[in-house]
Amino acid sequence: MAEIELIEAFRNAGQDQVFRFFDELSPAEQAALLAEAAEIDLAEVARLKRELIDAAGDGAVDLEGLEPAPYESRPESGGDAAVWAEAFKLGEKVLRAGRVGMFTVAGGQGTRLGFDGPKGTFPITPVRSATLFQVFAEKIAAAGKRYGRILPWLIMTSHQNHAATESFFEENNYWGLDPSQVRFFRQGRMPALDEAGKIMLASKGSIAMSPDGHGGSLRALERSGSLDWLESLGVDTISYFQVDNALVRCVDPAFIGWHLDRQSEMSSKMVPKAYAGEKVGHFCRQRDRTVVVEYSDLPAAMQEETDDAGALRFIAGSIAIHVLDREFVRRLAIGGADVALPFHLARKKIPTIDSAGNPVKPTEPNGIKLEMFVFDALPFARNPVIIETPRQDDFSPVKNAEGVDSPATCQADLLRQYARWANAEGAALNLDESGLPSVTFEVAPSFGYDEPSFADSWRGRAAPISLEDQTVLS
Ligand code: UD2
Repeated sequence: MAEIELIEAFRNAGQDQVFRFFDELSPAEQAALLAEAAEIDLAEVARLKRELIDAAGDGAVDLEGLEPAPYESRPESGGDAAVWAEAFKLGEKVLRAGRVGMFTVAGGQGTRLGFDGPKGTFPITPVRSATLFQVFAEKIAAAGKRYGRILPWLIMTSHQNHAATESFFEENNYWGLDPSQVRFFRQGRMPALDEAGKIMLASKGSIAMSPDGHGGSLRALERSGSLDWLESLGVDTISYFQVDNALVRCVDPAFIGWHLDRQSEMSSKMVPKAYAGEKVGHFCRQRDRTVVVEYSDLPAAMQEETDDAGALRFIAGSIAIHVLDREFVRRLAIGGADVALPFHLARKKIPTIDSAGNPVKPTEPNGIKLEMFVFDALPFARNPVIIETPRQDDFSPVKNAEGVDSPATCQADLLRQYARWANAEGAALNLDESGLPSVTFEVAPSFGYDEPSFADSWRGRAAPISLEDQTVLS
């Protein structure tokens, strides 16, 4: 759109404040502001103002008819071992056929972690201090070797961390992956709005823009050409995980098998919640659809409800691991009145300028950020399936600098996992009552990225393996 038309469109939409200081800007600043403005879908902003701000109710989430969602239990907790074995076989078959691609959402800021840089560049493993990205890269490489395929890997970044993410991969030679198998793309952004629905400026020459949430990954996959890229490679199944989860099984044949066997368009993993108020989403059914209700939206009384056996009723915690059908993503990305992810609104302190152009550092929330959540795609999916996964082998996020979900808890979880695998092969390590070994060692994914691959490598070593402090198995 030509410059004049763009400015005109903003004026017609009642958003002329965006260009209030335009004449004071240098040509380069003007160009930058116009480029930001061009990212904004004014019709969408107008709709969100109408639906989320003007017509806002009391903000309460619709809880009518909410029931716990059914899920497939692991064999260890009562599921049918033969069906799980079939799922595993099917998953391995499609991995060998090259139909699966990996996808990491890595656009968030490590604000809570207090880490200045892309979260994936955070060092996490106990001996090598390998970063989150390195761990995933090595798992993907190892699985690729196992299945005789180069597994494509998509990484969604944000505007803020895109360049730093790409250069980190380059500096580390992609940890041995072929660069052509890795594709980075930026997620979309949304402008912050004030209570009157006006787009806020961060400075005279820039709009207060922020990432559109991990749900924005669906349209970013489409817009960036990544879905076409996957299609050109023959990939129709996408394994989705978050950058903050060091334990995640990036490549999980059983999960992929369940998804395909059920002809599901979007599948999810659950862990039984550790306690009633654990900060994860809850898988529920409502009006014949699967939905996720965030911990902040489910009343405490419901979070604490128990069944006749005394177990939590809403037990299925969402850990943000999914398998998605490529064409389902495309359908949602293209959208339409009846297939579109909703936006969630969060009132935040947004640095801005006043009408005279002076900077304002708010001490109270002064604006609204808009985000989409990927799990809101579930209600649109055909045959969504939820499977149970062992927390100890799939979920240990790094969110906070200290305390729960911190580098310390994650590192301990990694050590417990290595020790479990080793002891299952007869290593006879001393463990404390939480399963933590007395020696600090590390299993590189090239040696074992899951229990079967670890067992293969262990048994394949001619000499007995001794696990000392600081040993790295690779
Ligand atoms: C999310 C889930 C929660 C649970 C938990 C598991 C939501 C609202 N809640 O909590 O139910 O599953 O994860 O760890 O999702 N990201 C982007 N772009 C964005 C925003 C986030 O890529 O615009 C990525 C981010 O890099 C991270 C992931 O999404 O990998 C999760 O984001 P978060 O840390 O904000 O999610 P959290 O901890 O609130």
